[in-house]
This record gives sequence, structure tokens and C-alpha cells, in this order.
Amino acid sequence: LEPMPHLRAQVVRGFGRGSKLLGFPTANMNVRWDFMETPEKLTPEERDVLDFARSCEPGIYYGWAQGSNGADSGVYKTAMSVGWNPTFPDVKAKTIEPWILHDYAEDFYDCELRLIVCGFVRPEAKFADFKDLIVAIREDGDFCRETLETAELAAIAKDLFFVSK
Ligand code: FMN
Repeated sequence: LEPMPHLRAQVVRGFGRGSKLLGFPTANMNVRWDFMETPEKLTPEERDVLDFARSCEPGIYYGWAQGSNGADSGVYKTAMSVGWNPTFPDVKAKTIEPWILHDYAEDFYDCELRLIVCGFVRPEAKFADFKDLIVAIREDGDFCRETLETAELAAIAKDLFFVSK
């Protein structure tokens, strides 16, 4: 991905399947689909997120994320899903769901999330059994953890886009 998208959005609730059913808590980013016809009314950050959601190829990506709320404002490795979650036909909107590869002490709904998308892992897939999705997500997590270790990608965690506290 060149240039690497820098995204800033509120964290909103998804279907709640991520942590309960699958065991992977994802932080759904708020995409202002309600301003699709009037993007000029959005803040530049909201417009960037909407543009990214509209144009991004559905799939899994790796990057760095920071939840800027509470005591834990670290920048952590992230595996992110962008798309329609075809395994679950009740999903009607294209979502941006980062799975931050870190154990947070508290939930951070409503806080702001900053994310730099660094690269593509694979297209999204429709799994017949959600157990196969769990296996795929676990492998995505391992791949993202490892890939983000390389010096060039590790350096992006220090980007000035991430607020330091
Ligand atoms: N959903 C799919 O239908 N197909 C996929 O290939 C897929 N890959 C994913 C990979 C990662 C790393 C993550 C974090 C999620 C992936 N998902 C995929 C999305 C999950 O279906 C989604 O996160 C889950 O349904 C939880 O959604 P919720 O937060 O709205 O409850």
C-alpha cells in the first residue's frame, strides 16, 4: 500500500460476535455511510475513513493501531478485516474491523482509534463453518505479528501520527 492510509475514527459496537463467538475482539471503526452524499460536511478525518472504506479491496490487512483513551495508549500490532464478513449473511455494510494484537485491561468503545494500514494479507473469504474462520483469523494474526517485526515496518509504530503521552 503506497501511500499507507492513516485512519482516525471512533470505535463503535459491531455485532459482538468478535469476542464472544470467535474469541477475537475487534474494534469496529465508525464509517459515516450516512454522509455518503454529503462528504463535505464531514471532518477531514471522517472523510478519509469513508474514502478508505469505499475504495479499499475487501480483505485482511496488517498495520499499527493506538487506542487513545484510558491509561493504555500504546501502539500495537494489528490484523484488520475490511469488508462484508461474508461468513455472516446478516452483515449489510462494509466494515473496518481492526483486531489489535494486545490484551487491553478495559473495553474502549467510544474512544478514538488511530491506525496506519501497512499492507495486504489476503482477500476476504466465505467460510462454510465458522470454525474454519477462527483458524484463518489465528493464522492472519501470526502472519501480521511476524511481518510487522521487520525493521522497515516496525519503524512505523514510531510515526508522529501516533500521539505520545
Ligand atoms: N470474516 C469473513 O467472513 N471472512 C474472512 O475471511 C474474515 N477474515 C477475518 C480476518 C481477521 C484477521 C479478522 C479480525 C476478522 C475477519 N473476518 C472475516 C471478520 C469476522 O467475521 C468478524 O470480525 C466477526 O464476525 C466479528 O464481527 P462483529 O465485531 O461485528 O461481531
